[in-house]
Amino acid sequence: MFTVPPGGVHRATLVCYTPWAMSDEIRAGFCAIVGLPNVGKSTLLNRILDRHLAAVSAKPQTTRDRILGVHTFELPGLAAGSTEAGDPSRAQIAYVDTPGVQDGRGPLRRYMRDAALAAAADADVVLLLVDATDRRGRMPERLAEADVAALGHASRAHPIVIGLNKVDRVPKPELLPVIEAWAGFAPGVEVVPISALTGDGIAALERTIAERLPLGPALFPAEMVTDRSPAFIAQEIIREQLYHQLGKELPYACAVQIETWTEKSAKELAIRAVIVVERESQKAIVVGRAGARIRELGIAARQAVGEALGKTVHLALFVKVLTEWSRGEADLRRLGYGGKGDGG
Ligand SMILES: Nc1nc2c(ncn2[C@@H]2O[C@H](COP(=O)(O)OP(=O)(O)OP(=O)(O)O)[C@@H](O)[C@H]2O)c(=O)[nH]1
Ligand SMILES: [Mg+2]
Repeated sequence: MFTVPPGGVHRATLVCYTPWAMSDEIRAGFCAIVGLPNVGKSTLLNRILDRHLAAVSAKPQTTRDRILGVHTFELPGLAAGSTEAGDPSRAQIAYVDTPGVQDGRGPLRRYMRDAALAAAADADVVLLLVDATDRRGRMPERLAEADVAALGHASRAHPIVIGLNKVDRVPKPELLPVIEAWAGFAPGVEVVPISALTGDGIAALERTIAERLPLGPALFPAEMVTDRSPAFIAQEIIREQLYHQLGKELPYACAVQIETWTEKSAKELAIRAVIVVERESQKAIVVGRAGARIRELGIAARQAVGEALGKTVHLALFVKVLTEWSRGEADLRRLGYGGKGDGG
């Protein structure tokens, strides 16, 4: 079982944490997926891993923390940078999904921003994801603006690949000037149009990333997918369902805490989870009239968590008010937004 060293997973700590390191040289390394909020970073991670690992929603700033997702795959004929050992025929990309970068007040937003920038700083390759449907956000000039300048800066510090996402919704002629504009963003940059939703372009994207990774032993066992615990994944999926069900009514400062986790059998799991909000009025919104909304939420979340974990799930959901939790460092840590890259 892989355990996360204090401070999260980094290449430096992995040196002494990989007794399984293989002698075969492959393309292996960390790729931070960064970008503005809502560009499709978590959708892409889930698509690549073919599983529901990260929370996805139409609301910006869904992801709050770094999430590691490891993809080990065959890569025939990768000639670039070949060594005496011959061309590596496999690659292992350790993706790190990050919160969308945007200026914002308060310790929670600061925590999110720091998590994203730290992931970019630690990466071997940065995948800067751009939303091709966002007329302002899709142009490189956006990254020169003060609120996101740090994102552009952090991205340029490493080999960079630009993923131009959501191309399923943009006519090709409209994309050409956007691709051209990004081509000059940094030396050696490659722009790959993709759709995280349909899967279009993703094989090409992974190859482009792999070509930029160092040659060396695998960093993780081939079967490993994430460092996050099933409880962390469940908590994220419950929060995602909350975003889906409440839409615009959703209070920004809501969090989910798993209180108890009981494996009834190999296929059956009982979870007791608490939705934490900041005010009584928010609690009333989440609970709904005569408890109708939280009942609906419970049904949807139970199904989604069950599918993600491959188990039958019994889910008991409660709502708790923790006044101004998102403003206090101690409460933030209690809800998991504390030490960098917690293992969940
Ligand atoms: N049409 C289309 N929609 C997409 C695509 N990728 C993501 N989306 C949608 O974009 C929205 C945001 O997706 P997320 O994956 O949550 O985006 P994110 O970048 O992780 O967002 P934050 O975590 O909030 O920064 C969701 O409604 C997705 O369904 C795509 O390729 N095409
Ligand atoms: Mg996300």
